[in-house]
Amino acid sequence: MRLALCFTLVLASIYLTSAHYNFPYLLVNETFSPVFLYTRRVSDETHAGNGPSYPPFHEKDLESPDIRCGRDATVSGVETDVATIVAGSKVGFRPNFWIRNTTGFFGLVLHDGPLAAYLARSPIQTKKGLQAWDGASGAFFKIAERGPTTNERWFTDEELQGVQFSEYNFTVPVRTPPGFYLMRMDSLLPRGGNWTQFYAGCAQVEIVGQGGGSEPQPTVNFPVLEEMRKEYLAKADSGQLLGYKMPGPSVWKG
Ligand SMILES: [Cu+2]
Repeated sequence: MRLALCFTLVLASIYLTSAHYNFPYLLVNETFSPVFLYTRRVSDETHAGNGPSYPPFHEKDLESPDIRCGRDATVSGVETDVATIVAGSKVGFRPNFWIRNTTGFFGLVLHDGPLAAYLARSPIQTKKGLQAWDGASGAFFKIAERGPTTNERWFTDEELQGVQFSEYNFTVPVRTPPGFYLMRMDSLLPRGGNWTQFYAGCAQVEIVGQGGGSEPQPTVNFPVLEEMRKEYLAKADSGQLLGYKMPGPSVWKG
């Protein structure tokens, strides 16, 4: 694997030994929570050098329930707390490896590729019900996505100066029906076929607010359906990034 393709360094002096990630930190209004407090723990943590690393998913994993929230995260919800989020808030996820100190910013930048966030309503609308839910047949609806900036670049130099792309922030639609949800983020490195890398993680949230939006749709289930595989496995070619079709459903706006 060519590391230069696998991650982007913010500063040339950064030394990273970990270039694969999960999303253990939930952000609410740019304040982040302790590791795996509100996000479901995944089972594949390894340690190489400076910090934890998590192997990416590849093509075969699109058929696994693990593609929903991370490896073995179908069952780790019982030990995960539930964050209360006011609809309309800015929320987000941050990957495992990042350090910020007084001399500047050191961190793992998300891989060059699409970012997306989903919600799926727990069939049992209690804290315990959400914690016990494996997410199966969860009707996931997309609430945010982030595509390329130009035909050549996913993120701009300006965006890479700082924390922006060591985290992904988005807004929970203000009219989201109140309730208990899995909130899922995914990140792709779209190199095509089995060279593509997938990352996914979920937080457990209770959304409070006015509600009143339209029925959330379109919805999809994870693992990825056969008819969606092609778009998930598409290669994004430099020079033609704006022609890349964002995988998954369109964004529900509320
Ligand atoms: Cu990687």
